[in-house]
Amino acid sequence: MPTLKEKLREKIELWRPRTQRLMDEYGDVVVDEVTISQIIGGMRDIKCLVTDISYLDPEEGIRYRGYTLPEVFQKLPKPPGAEYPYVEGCLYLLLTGDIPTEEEVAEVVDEMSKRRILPRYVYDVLDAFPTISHPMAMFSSAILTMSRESFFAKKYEAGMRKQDFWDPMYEDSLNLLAKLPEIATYIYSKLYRGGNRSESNPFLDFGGNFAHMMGISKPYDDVSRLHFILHADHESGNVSAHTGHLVASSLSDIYLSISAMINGLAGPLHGLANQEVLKWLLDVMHKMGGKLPTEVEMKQFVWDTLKAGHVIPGFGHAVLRKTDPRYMIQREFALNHINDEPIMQYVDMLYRIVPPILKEQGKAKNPWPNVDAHSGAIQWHYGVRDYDFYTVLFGIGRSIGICANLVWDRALHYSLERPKSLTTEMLEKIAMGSKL
Ligand code: NMX
Ligand code: MLT
Repeated sequence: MPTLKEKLREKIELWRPRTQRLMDEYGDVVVDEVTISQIIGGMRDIKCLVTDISYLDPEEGIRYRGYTLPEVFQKLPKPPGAEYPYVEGCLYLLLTGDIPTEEEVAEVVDEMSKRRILPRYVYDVLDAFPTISHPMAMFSSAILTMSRESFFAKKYEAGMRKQDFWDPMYEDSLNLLAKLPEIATYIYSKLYRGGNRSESNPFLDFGGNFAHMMGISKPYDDVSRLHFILHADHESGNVSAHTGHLVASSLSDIYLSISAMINGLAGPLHGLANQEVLKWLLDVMHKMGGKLPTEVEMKQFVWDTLKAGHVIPGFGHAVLRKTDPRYMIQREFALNHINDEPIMQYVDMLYRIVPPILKEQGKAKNPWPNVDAHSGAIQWHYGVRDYDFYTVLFGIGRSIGICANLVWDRALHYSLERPKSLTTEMLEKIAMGSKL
């Protein structure tokens, strides 16, 4: 059986001529036009990135390597007795495009387990943070600190052929991903559990070991597998993926690139929205004195938020134009496992009342819930109630997809990213019909 790395090498060699041919023979073919509102409005919808790891259709949602998320959950091998698949299998799929066999996943589980030990200095860096720090700042810094471990940086300095760039990037990626559960649970125990935590168990898979280190019993191992797989990738244009790609395009190593993408994920319009959702719900609970609001009362809370000029966290999307399938998958899990959780009544009520209100307000192009509207409620149920930790969980998942992308970026020699900027005066001239 070929190892993951051997399989990847084979795939890369087969793929390279396709990219080369597009560049050599079709490099001048026009793909898209750009309007002034796209330039000022956050480059929305401009087709200017390429990835084969995942594709987001506005109506259907994300596909990983051509598979919808329900297909991914159904096809990937699962640990014995588990409801959700190995996270390691998802990494295999994203990297190679193939659904791994049980044996192939076992090899990756073993590889990751061997690489999970964190250098001592990372704990020292985390211990130096004040305990009022945001966990995302700590998570990003811990990853950044490990840049000195990068094989890519060392080999680049020593002189390496461009064809081989992907190889140390792959090694760095596996080394980093294997350590993320340890970093995250250390932060969690330090900030919220007085430093108490279980040591890592090398015989458990990624999701199982994460739950074990969090000290939360079954089915939190499955909750973790579900969460990390669900958040792994969302094509290339979202802030975290794009940041990772941009930073890596200057040949920065994986640690520099993933730390940077984590910083993008930490913004309230992106990953931090899952923390904002819980904060918003708890605020409503507080105002209601713990009593469930009626629909009329809840509608008033939503309108009050909008009238104060704030967004309703967890709703809307830059690309999707339907309810996020990641929301529906979490909803299905919640209906099956935690339906008696009081916070679910709030989430459920918002699911019904927010979209019509956003439609009535008439601003949001997509009034439907996104992934972040649900994830916190599940964590809350299983005892993870320190909601500023939620984006770290998102960050673990997202690192898997971005590492897969960055390995392929190196394999296909994607260039330094450097779009052109214009001045406002230039745009005004273009608007009046002049050429630059
Ligand atoms: N609540 C209130 N207003 C909204 C919302 C919302 N949930 N979503 C969009 N709008 C507003 C938006 O602020 C903008 O207003 P203005 O013209 O005054 O600037 C207007 O509707 C048009 O925005 P869109 O083009 O629909 O959305 P855009 O692509 O700019 O932004 C989001 C997408 C996701 C940033 C936006 O929908 C939002 O702020 N949602 C709430 C935050 C959130 O849930 N983010 C997580 C997204 C998923 N993730 O994990 O990253
Ligand atoms: C994501 O998962 O990255 C978010 O849904 C945001 C996006 O795709 O723009």
